[in-house]
Amino acid sequence: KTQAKALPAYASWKHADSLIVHSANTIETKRSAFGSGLITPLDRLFVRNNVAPPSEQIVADPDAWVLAIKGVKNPKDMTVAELKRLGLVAVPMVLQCSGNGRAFFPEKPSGTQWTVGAAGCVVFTGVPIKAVLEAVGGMEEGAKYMTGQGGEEIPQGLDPNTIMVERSIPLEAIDDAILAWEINGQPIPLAHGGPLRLVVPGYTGVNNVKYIKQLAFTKEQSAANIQQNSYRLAPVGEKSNPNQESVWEMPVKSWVTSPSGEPGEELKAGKVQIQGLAFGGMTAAKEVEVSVDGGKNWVKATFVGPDLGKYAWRQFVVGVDLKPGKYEIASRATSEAGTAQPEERVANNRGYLNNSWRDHMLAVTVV
Ligand code: MSS
Repeated sequence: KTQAKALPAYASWKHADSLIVHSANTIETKRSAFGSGLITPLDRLFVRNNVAPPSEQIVADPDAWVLAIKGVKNPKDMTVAELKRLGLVAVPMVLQCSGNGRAFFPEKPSGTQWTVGAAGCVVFTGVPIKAVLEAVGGMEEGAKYMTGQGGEEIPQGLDPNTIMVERSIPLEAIDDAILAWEINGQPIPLAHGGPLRLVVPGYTGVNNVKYIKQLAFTKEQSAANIQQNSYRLAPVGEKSNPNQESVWEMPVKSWVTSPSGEPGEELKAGKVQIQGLAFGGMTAAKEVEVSVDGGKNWVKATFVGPDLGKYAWRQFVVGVDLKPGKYEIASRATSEAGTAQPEERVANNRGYLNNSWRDHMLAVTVV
C-alpha cells in the first residue's frame, strides 16, 4: 500500500480523509465522502488546476481585484466592489471536471484518473453576465463567444497561448452565466478561483475560469491551446484539433455513493439504503432507476432533500433487501430533456464526458 499524498499548501484546509490527492493540482472527493446534505462542503470539494494557482495574496482583498471587460461598447476595468453593485444571484449547480470518470475508459486515456469524485454541488453567488453587459453598453457587433481569461501569471519568455487558461463559451450560455465572488456562502478561496470566477452553469469544470482577469466578447474562440487543442472530442488514438467538438455542455449522469465499495466498508445482509447523486446537465434530472443485478432489472429511486433547480444535483435513495451474495449496483438517470444515461460511454481520446451507467457500476459483496 502506498502512502497517501499530502494536500498542497493552498488546499491544506481541506479534509484529507475525504479526498484522494492525485497531485498538487488534482484532488478528488472519495465516493463515500459526498455526504447526504446535497451541497458539497468546501473542505471536501475536488480541486483541478491546469497550472499552479497564483499567489494566495490575490484573495487578501477580494473587492480590489480588477476585471478587464473587452469586446463591448464601453470597454473598461471593473473591480469586484463595482461588480457587486450591478446585481446579485445565487446559482446552485454541479461543478464537474470534463474528465470525471476518465479512469473507467478501457483505453486508459492520459490525464488524471478520476473516478466519480471530480464533481460537487455548490452554490455560487455573483452578478449575472447580462447585468455586467448592460453596464458596459452591450457587446460589440458580431461577437460569437464569451471568452474568460484566468489570472495565472505567465512566466517571461513563454508563449502565453501554451499555458494560459482562457476558455470561450458560446453566447447561448450567457443567460445563466455569472461572475461569482462567493461559494457556499463564503468568499471563494484561492483553490476554487477567488477573488472572482466565471461560472457557466451546465458546462464542464474547465469552462468555469478561476481568478478571472479578463472577460471579452469575441468573434473567434480563444487562441490558447486549452481552447484550440485541449478539451476536444478527438477520436481514440488521434490528436485533437480545433475542428473537433469542444467540451462544453455536461450530459445527464448519476452514480451511487452508498454503498461506496471502498476498502473497509462492510455490507451486512438485510435492508440497505442505496444512495446516490443525479443531474441532467442542461436540464434537471427527472428520474433515476437503480439496479442491483448489473442492469438486468431496474427499480425507480426516490429523490431526497430539496430541489435546488435544474443545474443542481438531486440525491436519490432506494431501500432494498439484500441476501448474502455478490451484487452489481448501478444507477441510471433521465433528464427533463428526456435523455437517459447511456450504458456505453462515448469513446474519445482524452476520456472526457463519461456518463456510462455501466462504467459507474459498483461490485459489492454482502455478508
Ligand atoms: N481556471 C483557471 N484559471 N485555471 C485552471 O487551471 N482549471 C479548470 C477550471 N478553471 C482551471 C480553471 C478545470 S479543468 C476544472 S475541472 C475546474 O476549474 C475545477 O474547479 P475547482 O474549483 O473544483 O478546482 Mo476539468 O474540466
